[in-house]
Amino acid sequence: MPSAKTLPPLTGEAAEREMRRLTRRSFVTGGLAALAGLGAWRWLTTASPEGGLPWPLRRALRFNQWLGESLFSSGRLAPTFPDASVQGSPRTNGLVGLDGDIDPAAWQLRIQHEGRGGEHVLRLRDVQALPRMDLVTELKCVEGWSEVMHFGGVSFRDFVTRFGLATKSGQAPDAERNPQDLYRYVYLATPEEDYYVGLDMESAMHPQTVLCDTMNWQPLTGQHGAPLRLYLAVKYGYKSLKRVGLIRFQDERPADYWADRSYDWYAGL
Ligand SMILES: Nc1nc2c(c(=O)[nH]1)N[C@H]1C(S)=C(S)[C@@H](COP(=O)(O)O)O[C@H]1N2
Ligand SMILES: [Mo]
Repeated sequence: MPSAKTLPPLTGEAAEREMRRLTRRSFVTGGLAALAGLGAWRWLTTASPEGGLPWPLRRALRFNQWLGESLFSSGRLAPTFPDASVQGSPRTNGLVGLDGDIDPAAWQLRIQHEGRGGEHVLRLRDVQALPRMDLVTELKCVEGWSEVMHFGGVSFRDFVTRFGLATKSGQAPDAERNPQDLYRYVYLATPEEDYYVGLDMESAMHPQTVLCDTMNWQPLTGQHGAPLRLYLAVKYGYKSLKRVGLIRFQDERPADYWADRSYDWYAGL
């Protein structure tokens, strides 16, 4: 049985709302709803029992099992394409937070964990020391265009695992045996936080979520977010932050540049 000690308390009302979400038919594909069960233990264990077991408990147990499976399975992958489907240089859209040049050697990636204090600072070479991955897939912009592009870099999942990020304990995430240790959300922003995105943890940990230093087999250009950008195959393009400068793991749903401007926060495909 997971311990509730490290989890922030949910009020009864919030917990009930989350549990209602879990009963939705769509919850298996809705990562946002999916993470909702994690914090509800305190309420679950104090809820009045029905037939010996608090009624949401069985459902939550099933849910936690599913979460562990889904975070470390390769299910529900976005389609990939042959290298030859990539044409020329990638289309560019959205330049918020990309003013001025950045010296890759001086660039710093700041990493914070809500309630853990302190800050990790990583350099480009730290990120580039991880195993590389390449993905040829479609970037879909909510404005109505899409393009097959190549993204090269390291998987976000490998990145958090290698550096012991995204967890309350500071250990590498173990979604199967210790899903409660994971924060629910990730906030990523440009160095001055002019552009920022909020992600549910399931989408961040998806095997096709990449921290990229190349696009179309060329070093990332300034307009595409040098020296490091994010790409998510499971979201519309506006979640694929260019020029990452800050990453914060938290349990509260993070702000998001386009969600603050009336677009969908989840932005799933
Ligand atoms: N920093 C930053 N990242 C950003 C944006 C932006 O304005 N600023 N626009 C987003 C949008 S709306 C899209 S569609 C993609 C486009 O990525 P591309 O220019 O590499 O094609 O970047 C996303 N990331
Ligand atoms: Mo976009």
